[in-house]
Amino acid sequence: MRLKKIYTILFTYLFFNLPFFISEADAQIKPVHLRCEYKNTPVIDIAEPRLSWELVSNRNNQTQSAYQIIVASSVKLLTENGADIWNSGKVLSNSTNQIGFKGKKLLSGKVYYWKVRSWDKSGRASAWSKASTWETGFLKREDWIAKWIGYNLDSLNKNKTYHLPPAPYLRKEANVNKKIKTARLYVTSLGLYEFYINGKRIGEDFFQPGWTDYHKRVYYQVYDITKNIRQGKNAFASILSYGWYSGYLGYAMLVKSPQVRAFYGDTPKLKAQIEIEYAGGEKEYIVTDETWFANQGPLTESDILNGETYDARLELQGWDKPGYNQHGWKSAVVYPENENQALEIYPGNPVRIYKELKAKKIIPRPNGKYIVDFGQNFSGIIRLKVKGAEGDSIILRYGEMLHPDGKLMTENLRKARAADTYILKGDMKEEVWQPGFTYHGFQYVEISGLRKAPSEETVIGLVLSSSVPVTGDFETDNAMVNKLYKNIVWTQLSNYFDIPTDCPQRDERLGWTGDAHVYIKSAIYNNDISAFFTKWMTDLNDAQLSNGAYPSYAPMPMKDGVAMIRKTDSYSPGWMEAGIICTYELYKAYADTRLIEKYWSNMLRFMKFLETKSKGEYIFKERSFEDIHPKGGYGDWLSVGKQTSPDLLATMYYAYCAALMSEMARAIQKTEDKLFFDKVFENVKKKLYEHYTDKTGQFKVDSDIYGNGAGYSHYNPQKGFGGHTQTAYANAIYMRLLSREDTQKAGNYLKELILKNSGKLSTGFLGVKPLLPALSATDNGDMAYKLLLSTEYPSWGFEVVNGATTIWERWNSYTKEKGFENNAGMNSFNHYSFGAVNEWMFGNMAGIKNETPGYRTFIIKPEIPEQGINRVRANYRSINGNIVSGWKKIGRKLEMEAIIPVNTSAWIYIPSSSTDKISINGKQLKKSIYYANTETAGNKVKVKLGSGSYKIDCLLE
Ligand code: RAM
Repeated sequence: MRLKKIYTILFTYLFFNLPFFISEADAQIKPVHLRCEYKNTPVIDIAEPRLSWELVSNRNNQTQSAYQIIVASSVKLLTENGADIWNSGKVLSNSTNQIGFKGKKLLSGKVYYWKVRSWDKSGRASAWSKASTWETGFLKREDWIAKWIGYNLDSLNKNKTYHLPPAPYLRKEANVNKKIKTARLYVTSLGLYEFYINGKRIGEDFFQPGWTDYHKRVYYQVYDITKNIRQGKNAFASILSYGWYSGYLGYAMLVKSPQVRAFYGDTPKLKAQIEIEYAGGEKEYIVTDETWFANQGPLTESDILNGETYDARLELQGWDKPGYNQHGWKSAVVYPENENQALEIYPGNPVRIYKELKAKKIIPRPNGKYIVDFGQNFSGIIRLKVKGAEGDSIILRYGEMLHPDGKLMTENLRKARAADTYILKGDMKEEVWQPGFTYHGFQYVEISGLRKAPSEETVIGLVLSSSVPVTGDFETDNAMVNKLYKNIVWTQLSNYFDIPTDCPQRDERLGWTGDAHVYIKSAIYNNDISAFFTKWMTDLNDAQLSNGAYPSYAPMPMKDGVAMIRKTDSYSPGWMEAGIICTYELYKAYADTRLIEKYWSNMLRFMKFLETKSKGEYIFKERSFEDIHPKGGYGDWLSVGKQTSPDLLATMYYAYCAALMSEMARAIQKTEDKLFFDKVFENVKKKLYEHYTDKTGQFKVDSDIYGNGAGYSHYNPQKGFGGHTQTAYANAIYMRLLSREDTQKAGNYLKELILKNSGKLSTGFLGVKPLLPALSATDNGDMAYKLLLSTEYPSWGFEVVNGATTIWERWNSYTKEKGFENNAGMNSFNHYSFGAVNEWMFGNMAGIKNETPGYRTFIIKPEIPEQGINRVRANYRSINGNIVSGWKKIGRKLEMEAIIPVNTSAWIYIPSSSTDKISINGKQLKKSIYYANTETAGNKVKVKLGSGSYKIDCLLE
């Protein structure tokens, strides 16, 4: 009886799965992880969306020889013969990503179903992948019938220090009489919004629709609300906040700008369009217009930098539900359209709750206050749960650090109030509140106004971040380095917040361009930032200055060509190159040529700006940037030691940008441009060499021309400038600006300078990224490891051993001798620029280095130090699949691990010079027998391996 049952199960299983097994056995690859425009099942508004997939296989050495994509308007039609939108046919190609859709013209508001199959290297077809979808938003402006509505409360709540008007509440009820098939909400705001249907908040996104140059574009979101709408009466409701549109921005208060808020407009506005398709096919539209009602409610203050106040006594019971008594509400005001303002779908990853944190410690303070310590610095908000009497006020203040006496440190928040207040309604039950339109950078919250000591439940930390998918992980046998890696990840989480911000806590939080490009390659290892940066590249190009320079931060609100936050803000060498460097790094990581094409003319304008600024001489001599503020630009920002001439750095960046432009020109087949930039590169290199080096290949500048440096880089005045610095050599080597011989000399100078500096680094923002890579490139990898492992000031390790949980803005954000000396000026404890060492950790310690765009071919070349670290393992999920590199040293024995994704290949460098000491997956490496491509490279052997998992053993030299 039992046997019979087993047979029946086996038979049924085989019957249904046999075709699958047969095709699986036929082809050795399988397409998985289907994405459209970098996302799983997104809503898009692009005419030719790009499709990508990954391939998996249980055999080594597999590639794709062809693919076929089919697209249909329903799942039913998604068959080879039924596909009514696109059938690519069999395309002989090994591409698995960035494949542009070439089917029938896409229509607005439709769901498209697609799948793909791949042929393996022997020409056997795989089974079809699982079906995926994309949906279209509005592809034509006329699709929008909703109007901008709002309620101007700007005259309220002005006090001496802050002007924080209450949040507008908007609502409308509408009848839905028939059976619903589907329903969508298309929604956006100028300012920030939360949208509710029948009392339920729609979506889980925060800070939508994001920060853009609102004069040029505003993004919208699309939500499937089929399940939220019911037959009968429905209530549609929204709370607006001031956000980046009309709230406080940047350091305007700090620099005493006449305008400190409302840079784009003083009234937040909402635009929402609900489209219902009935079962019978007819459509119904409910849109924002003059029939909506407005009021103010319990959210009496709401600002990103300054915080929120919520007076629960003013709650409008049931305002977001049907049947509410609207007595006292006013008609919402309709605002005119701005035809120049594009309405587009949010291309990034929305800010969401990443994680909830519980209190690590609750510390009682004088006067009935408490400090909750979350044990981790992060960006986010709290959820408060309290019980008390009506009118009790709970005040929450946020800080990254405590003073030695236990007091909350808030000086480094500068003018950002960064405080929230909750006023209780005195409910018998617990009252629960969390802010929706502010965020803070903090580890500690000080609470006052509680009637009894808080418990773990009283405040929960809600970590907020742009929801970028995780792609990397990094681990070693060294606890300090592991902690450093975690700190880098937390800093990225905290600052990839709709835009790449410099810091999350103080009155700044701007998209500083220098920080963004210095760190972008490091970020790429940790997270898939393709969509996040697609968004910011728009912000950056929208903010390109009229002279062609990219600005110092983006978005940058401007009026008549002048920055509104601080009128002296414009551009700076070392910052303005972000438009070239970021586009290039995104191309290298994701094989994205569309971004290059889209911004090619902007990039050409920037290169023209450099040409004009250098008077066609291909060099920026000393004092070339005297006309900007601070003079010369920001230079090697926050370096410690001799300052590098900003003009020398500007010249290096000029050459580097020309080289990147040449490579990008080739990628988009602009041959003439490529040749042009090759020449520019050669010319700038030559001039750099002639003007800025002496006969021994040492960098020099005419320091006298700068005098004592007064007026130059604001935070490091009076020190003068030189060329013989760590930062200069590190950049020249990293950017490949020197001959082979001079590169080695530069490496020697770099090493010498570090030794002279008691074996310590002295680099700032512009020197930190290339420092360790440059050491490694010139055979000074041992020195790079020493710098990484140091725990003495200034070093990454110094931060870790002093309790850091994120990366600090300054090497001396805190020192034992001087404490937090820079606090009131500029001292963030959550700033990613110095985290740019991550690029070396993945690229050199683990040795994962990109070769061709998208990691189609790459290198695994780990650097094994003599001491300090005996084990490293890193993985990086590239657009072509997951890459792993690991190694473990046991005495002189080295065990390496490598995973190479299907359809890619890698050169693996094995640190042993003779093949008879090397085995791969248990077999001794024999040249030309097992692996055709084996070469010796110095004291290493390099083997080219196809896809698969490999264990490599060798004896170290
Ligand atoms: C400060 C921050 C930021 C930097 C600018 C120049 O505001 O340190 O990171 O880019 O200065």
